[in-house]
Amino acid sequence: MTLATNTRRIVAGAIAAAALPVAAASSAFAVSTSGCTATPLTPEYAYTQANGVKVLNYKIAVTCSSGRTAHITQERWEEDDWPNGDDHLGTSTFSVRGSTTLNNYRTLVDGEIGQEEVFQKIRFYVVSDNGVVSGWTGWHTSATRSFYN
Ligand SMILES: [Ca+2]
Ligand SMILES: [Ca+2]
Repeated sequence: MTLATNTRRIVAGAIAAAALPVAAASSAFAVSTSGCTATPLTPEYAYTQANGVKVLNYKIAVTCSSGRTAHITQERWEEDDWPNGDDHLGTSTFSVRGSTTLNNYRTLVDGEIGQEEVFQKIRFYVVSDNGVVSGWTGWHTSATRSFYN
């Protein structure tokens, strides 16, 4: 390619990269359907048990308009680099009305040397009080956070 073309592509890429943090700071991970919105929050440290094992909180922020119930499935994962696949740590389900932040306290696994890189993903469907059932949303993934054991 010509130098001019290459320069234009670099500039376009820089603009896209600069715009990204703004979107992430608002609601990049929120997912909505049929009157409910849910956001899988980045796992956070909660406390350390007497046996020294850390406990994390996998929070989900949920808001439903009146007469709607969100049925949420949460999967918790630990990220690994290729050629290893990510480790599925567990699955939980929740039914939510109104606005709330769900707390799900889970012990930090120790599956490898060094830090554990954990994240969650969620999907959900909505049931309205008049019996209408939405389809499932796609899976939506939180940011990953690393924790030392
Ligand atoms: Ca890992
Ligand atoms: Ca470890």
